[in-house]
Amino acid sequence: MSLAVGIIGLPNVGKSTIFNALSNGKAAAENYPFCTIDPNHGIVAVPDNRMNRINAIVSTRKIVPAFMELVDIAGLVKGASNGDGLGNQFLGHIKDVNAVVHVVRCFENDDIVHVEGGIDPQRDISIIDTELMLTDLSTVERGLSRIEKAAKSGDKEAAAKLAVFKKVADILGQGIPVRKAITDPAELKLITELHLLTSKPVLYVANVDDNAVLEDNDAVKKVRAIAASENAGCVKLCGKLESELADLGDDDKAEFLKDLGLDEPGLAILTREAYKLLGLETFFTVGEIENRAWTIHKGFKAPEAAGVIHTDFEKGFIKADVYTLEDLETYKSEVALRAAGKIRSEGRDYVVKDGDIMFFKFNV
Ligand SMILES: Nc1nc2c(ncn2[C@@H]2O[C@H](COP(=O)(O)OP(=O)(O)O)[C@@H](O)[C@H]2O)c(=O)[nH]1
Ligand SMILES: [Mg+2]
Repeated sequence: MSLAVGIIGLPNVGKSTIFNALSNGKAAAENYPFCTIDPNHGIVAVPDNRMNRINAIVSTRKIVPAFMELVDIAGLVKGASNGDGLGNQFLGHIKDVNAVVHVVRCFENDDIVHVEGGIDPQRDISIIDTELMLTDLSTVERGLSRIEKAAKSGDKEAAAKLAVFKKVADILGQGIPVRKAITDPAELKLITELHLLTSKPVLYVANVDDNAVLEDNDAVKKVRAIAASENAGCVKLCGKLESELADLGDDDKAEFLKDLGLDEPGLAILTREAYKLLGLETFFTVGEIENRAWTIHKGFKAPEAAGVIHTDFEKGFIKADVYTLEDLETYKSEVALRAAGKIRSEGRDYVVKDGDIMFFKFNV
């Protein structure tokens, strides 16, 4: 499933620190052979406690988590949409991702230049949003001039598109990102071809200093309020601490986290939230050879899920044996689950549920 999340924000807010900590993290490096595709693309393992619960019951030779692709997009500056600071190129990279993580600087440090002078989440977020909106505006204007003629000559689809494109141009003209105003699936479908930057789902990251890891500072409160106002998620973390944590082995990590008063690294939360933002879910396969998490789109039916493992599984799909983690924890083995009638047999129309444990039967 090649779905990617892009990390965006102003320069010097901690994007690369977070990216490096995520893509160089020990878990990812051990389990994925191509951890870094190129310097700005990384693959990260998605931490999932359900996998630990499965591994505690079913001993296996190999454990494979779910993965997600991450892109470190260079910092955007005011004027990027006019090409300032290689702006057009960086904005182009955002076109290629499916969701964005917007990092906002919430830490003071006189040694690290803040391009706009000082900490101000509201201003920083609106600078980025403005550049994205200006880019979208020129995209939609080009789209309008492309289809106007066809719409006038009676092409129904072009006419429908024209109406939505005009609406989008109007919304952007008012300074509103598309994600806040266009939510109707039919309308969204008509604008897919434009790959609008402000139509992508956003998750905010408030990057703080180690002194604000437990208690929110004023800047974090502002980011949270902005996120809440647009129904977006917000994760607070300290990039610097996270990169130190990522370099530690499991035992040291647990101790460090305890000292900090945290249950888990902020990056673990960030990765899980980003995975959800992409509309991704997980099913598991378990056995002696490997316990593995597989990534599907929310709403996948059983044969599509089988196809994630192998196209032959999808083509020759017969049925899926499915059980839940809770039942596995109760009955401890597949034999016991079967004896208790806890393994369901599901057909082609079964919609896979997040967390299902599955075994596929197929014809070759
Ligand atoms: N104090 C503090 N410094 C940080 C934090 N995250 C990143 N930095 C520092 O800020 C500087 C810029 O970080 P970088 O990740 O390169 O920013 P980018 O331009 O957004 O990619 C580096 O010197 C980092 O060490 C943080 O959480 N706290
Ligand atoms: Mg950077």
